[in-house]
Amino acid sequence: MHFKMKFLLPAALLAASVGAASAATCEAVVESNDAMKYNVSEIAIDKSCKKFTVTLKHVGKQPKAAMGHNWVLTKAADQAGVNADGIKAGAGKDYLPAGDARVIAATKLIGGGETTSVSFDTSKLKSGEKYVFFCSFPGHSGLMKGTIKF
Ligand SMILES: [Cu+2]
Repeated sequence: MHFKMKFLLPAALLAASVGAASAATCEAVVESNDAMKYNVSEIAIDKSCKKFTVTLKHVGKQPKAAMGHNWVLTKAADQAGVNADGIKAGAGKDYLPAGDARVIAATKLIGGGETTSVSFDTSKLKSGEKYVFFCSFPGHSGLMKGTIKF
């Protein structure tokens, strides 16, 4: 029994890791912090993913009102407009215009120590179009911005 277990366990672990590596990862974890930064500048979305999930973590300590972060996905061409309208919408709306069709996906705004996530249909993305993600908190998108590879 002991003999058998010794050889079975590593084989099972190997099979599990090979399986995970070959399937597309349809999710990404993005960290944000008190230095007004995301820890990634590009997110690759595999075309085999029907849905994609982004989990946003705020690893800082500052409250939402001072250093709030969200994760907003738009076409590159829409980013400036959504950002400007989001600032007009104000803190009560998480700095996003309500029901805006230009917003493909967005998390809620979070403060230090919080985590949130959003899932969206990748059918909303078109090949050849340029997409970006950014934080819509006033003044943040200059540093908190990245591109989507699709
Ligand atoms: Cu932010």
